[in-house]
Amino acid sequence: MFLKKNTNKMRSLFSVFALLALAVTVLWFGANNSTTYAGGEAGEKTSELTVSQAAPSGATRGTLFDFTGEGRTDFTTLVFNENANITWNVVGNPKDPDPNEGLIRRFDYGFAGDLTTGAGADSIVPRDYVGDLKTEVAVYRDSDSVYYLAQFPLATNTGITLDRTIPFGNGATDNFGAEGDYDGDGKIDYTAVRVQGGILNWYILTSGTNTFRVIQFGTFYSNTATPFRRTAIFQGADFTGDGRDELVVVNYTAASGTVNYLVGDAVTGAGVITKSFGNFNSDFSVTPADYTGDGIADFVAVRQTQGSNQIWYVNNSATNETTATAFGYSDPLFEGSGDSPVRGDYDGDGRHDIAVYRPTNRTFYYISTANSGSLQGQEAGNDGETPLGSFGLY
Ligand SMILES: [Ca+2]
Ligand SMILES: [Ca+2]
Ligand SMILES: [Ca+2]
Ligand SMILES: [Ca+2]
Repeated sequence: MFLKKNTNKMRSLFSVFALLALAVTVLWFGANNSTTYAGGEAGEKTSELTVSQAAPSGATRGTLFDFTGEGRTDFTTLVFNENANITWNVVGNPKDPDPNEGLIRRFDYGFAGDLTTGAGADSIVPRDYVGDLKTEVAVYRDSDSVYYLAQFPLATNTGITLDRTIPFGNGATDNFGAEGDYDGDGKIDYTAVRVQGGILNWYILTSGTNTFRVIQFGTFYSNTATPFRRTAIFQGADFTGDGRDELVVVNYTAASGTVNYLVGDAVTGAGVITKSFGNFNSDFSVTPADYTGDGIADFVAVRQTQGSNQIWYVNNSATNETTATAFGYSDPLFEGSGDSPVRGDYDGDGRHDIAVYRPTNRTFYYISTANSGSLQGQEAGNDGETPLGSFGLY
């Protein structure tokens, strides 16, 4: 049963939340070649830190997957064209749209690669790297070891133009999709994660100071480990409420289904939280975010049961209380037969919402935390497209 998550259908997700492949240690190269951390040996203690310990006060953070900058997650779907482009379809999510005046943009950006093997596939990494409270359209290309960023074509529908390229990390060995605002300045920091000696090494380009550091945090279990174990890395999430994201690693053990979250300080590498939550065999693990509204990230597991609704288990990490909410059709075999949980704050109140994308009618549904839990929906995309909000599930 557990292998069902390892289907071609899910392959595109792997490149994003960066299920870790076996890695080979090679010399580091990146945006800061003068670093003394180049090619740091496994197990080497890296204590020299240049990042400021204090988060800039009042830094505001953009909303996840909000390309239009209105503070709400947009309704975005992707098409992976075999050995060709990735097509993005963004339906804007404004506060008070006039009827039939919704913004829709459709453009090609990034390479889908081989849909069976994943060869040549870009990682999908859209975030707000420049701090303008709008998500940039962004991919990481392994063959070039480069982040490619573009500004969303808000004003016109004439396509998309490359805005900047950021050489960072090593596409041959590093894993992407673990970006976060690790210094709390409101800008996402470029992040590459490399396995060295069974340890995860986080290479982070701190946006506030444009300096580079490496943090060791988390153990790595090979995809081929016996008995079956796996490691996934998620985007950063703020579990301490200081405006700086923590590092998030998840280890899975198939026999029991145990899901162990490891949350670490992104400056010191010290452990912050260790938590078992959810079950690999029946649940989607969702990248942690604040679902309760206290500004502190929460753990989320979405249980899939044959013939029943999905159950959204949200663990308030501040109080350790867990709520259960039935929402969406289950996909018990993890093959895309039901609704897909999607991440984001769709009503713009600062809390992530319980939300799914229903492929059968191409509609996003969410429970509005801003409007007394009312059910809201928005159609977006064409048949067979993949919701961007499903990236970052495992
Ligand atoms: Ca930052
Ligand atoms: Ca924090
Ligand atoms: Ca919370
Ligand atoms: Ca919300």
